[in-house]
Amino acid sequence: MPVCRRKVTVIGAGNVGATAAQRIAEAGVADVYLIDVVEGLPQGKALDLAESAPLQHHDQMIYGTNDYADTTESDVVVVTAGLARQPGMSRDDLLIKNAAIVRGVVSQAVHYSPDAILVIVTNPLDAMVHVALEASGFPRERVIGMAGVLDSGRFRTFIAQDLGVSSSDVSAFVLGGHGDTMVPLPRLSTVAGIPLPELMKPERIEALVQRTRNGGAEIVALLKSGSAFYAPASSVLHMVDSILNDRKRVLPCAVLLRGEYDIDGLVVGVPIILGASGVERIIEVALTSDEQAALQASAGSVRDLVATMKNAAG
Ligand code: TXD
Repeated sequence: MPVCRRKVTVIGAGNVGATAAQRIAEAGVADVYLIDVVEGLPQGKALDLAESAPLQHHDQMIYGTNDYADTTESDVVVVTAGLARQPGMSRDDLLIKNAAIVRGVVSQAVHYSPDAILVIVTNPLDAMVHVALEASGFPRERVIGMAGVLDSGRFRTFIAQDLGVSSSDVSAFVLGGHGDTMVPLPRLSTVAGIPLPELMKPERIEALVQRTRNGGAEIVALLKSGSAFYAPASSVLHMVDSILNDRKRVLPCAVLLRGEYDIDGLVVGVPIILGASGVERIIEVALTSDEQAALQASAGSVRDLVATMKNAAG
């Protein structure tokens, strides 16, 4: 069988990008190209990661670069490039600035990797998937946002800690946008197949749902500067691994809906089958009216962000 080394480009060599590069290489999933606007940063981190390969017992290559030509023919491109919100900067300012960054990096990356699958990480996540769809011109199957995997990972952790069970046995179902408007569905979350509501009182479940919604902010408050990156990087690895190994994992991801869940033309987090061609299927489940209303509200907030970007672009 011909040997084929897979290639992943990670744009943005900050906390999430560099840690995702580390996870992907150490899992033996692909060679990694780390790229950033800052000169030396991706080269330095890539060299440090490459030097750990013999000690970590893997033989993936990790390169750092500032030149998109080096990323040619990547199988997957992960976009983590962006600015963090600075004092005095409104959410809308950040939205416009990160939209410009994501537009720029995606246009350059897809020029060299026209067949790649894009995994978008930069916040505000759902809006940045819209930007990446537009900038790449790719079909919706190949532009996928990472948020639900992280949010459901957080929910699973809190459920497992609360019940004193292994998080491997917890399966959590999360729909909707990233953050405040996330729609966790305890009804469809289970512990070894047992529905969560049979194991936990409604008030307790609600407390864990709130903690999950607030999961990013809880870590920002503790760290004081910067935001979560270990679990986000693990979430990126899960998605990249499912794509490159055609695992067909069922994962909650942010994708463009065209009528599914009664939402048309907006990027929202829903369960998908993720395989070698990207989104292989969007799984639709019947929702209660309350759940559907929460999902519509979540989609409404994405619609507002998209409108803000359109207005800013004139
Ligand atoms: O669930 C999720 N989707 C998220 C999203 C979970 C965690 C983090 N989330 C978002 O990812 C976060 O709000 C940010 O928008 C991104 C990246 O987070 P990270 O913590 O890695 O931010 P850093 O450490 O500031 O890194 C950003 C890097 C930094 O090295 C910049 O120099 C680089 O992005 N950057 C660029 N690289 C290439 N090209 C351009 N134009 C560029 N601009 C900035």
